[in-house]
Amino acid sequence: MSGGSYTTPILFDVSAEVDVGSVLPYFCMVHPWMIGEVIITLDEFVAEGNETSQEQEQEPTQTISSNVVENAAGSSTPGCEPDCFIPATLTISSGETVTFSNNDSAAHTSTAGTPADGPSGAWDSSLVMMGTAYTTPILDAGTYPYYCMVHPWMLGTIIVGDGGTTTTSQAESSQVEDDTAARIAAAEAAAAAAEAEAAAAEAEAAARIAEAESAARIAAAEAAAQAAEAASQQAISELSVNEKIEITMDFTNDSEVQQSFALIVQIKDSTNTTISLSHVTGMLGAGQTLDQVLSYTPSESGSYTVEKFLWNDFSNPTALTDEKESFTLTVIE
Ligand SMILES: [Cu+2]
Repeated sequence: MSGGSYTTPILFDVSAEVDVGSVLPYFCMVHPWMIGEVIITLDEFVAEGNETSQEQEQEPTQTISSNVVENAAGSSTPGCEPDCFIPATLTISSGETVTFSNNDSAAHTSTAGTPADGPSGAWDSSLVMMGTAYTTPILDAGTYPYYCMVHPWMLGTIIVGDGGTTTTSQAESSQVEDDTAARIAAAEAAAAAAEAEAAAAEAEAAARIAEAESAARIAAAEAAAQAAEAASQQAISELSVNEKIEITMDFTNDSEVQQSFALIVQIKDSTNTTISLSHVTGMLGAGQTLDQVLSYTPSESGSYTVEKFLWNDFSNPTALTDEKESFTLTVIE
């Protein structure tokens, strides 16, 4: 039944004429694909005589069952080092097995090899679920580092026999542990860096949003300023007789050569008659900006149109600016 066990009778019996080296196949009658072999070896039999041989035979079976390694409780998170497997180092006799018993609350593997170099192939439990166990094949003499593939900080060593035939030297093994610690540290550092990067990205995104918002505000402010300027032009469009109005013109010579210019301000009355035409002419050097103000003082009330032109030359009305600017001026008593 589940959880139970069965022990065979003593298998070697001289009287049955079974020789050392004999192979005894067996199988499960319920599940015939479950097959196995028992090999009779000289190690387990000293042929002194019928009686002694029978007495000595049971010992090895009991030795094997004591090689148990447990997964430390909570070893699925770092911090159990160096005792994530208990015991972390186990010495067994040549030809024995080790049973890994998982009484932790997480699934683990016991995989011969190292996290740095991967599985050595000596054994691999694959996932051992909670409350279950895995037993290695019979192990030859040697030193076997092993680890949990899920939790690479879980490291252990099985030493078989005197450990003379090492699969990995002790120095290498501790080197591997150092490597693993370094890898875990690197992984943790990488995680921290990723987190910092994410935070930075978030901050940058916030900064961009703030930038976009401030750009939008600047645009809005500029629009407001333009509106205010327009409004101020509207405002100055209403003034009193004998009150001076200043009409400004800005122009930058973007060309690489000196540029002649003629700034003309033309004011017409409501009958579209020009009542004032003033101008400023001059030369503007490459890159220079003209910031010219022309003033006008109305002597009569009425509605006027003010037009500004910037020409190449007063006698040659080639417009230096694409648009002529104009506004309506209302003069009150
Ligand atoms: Cu594990």
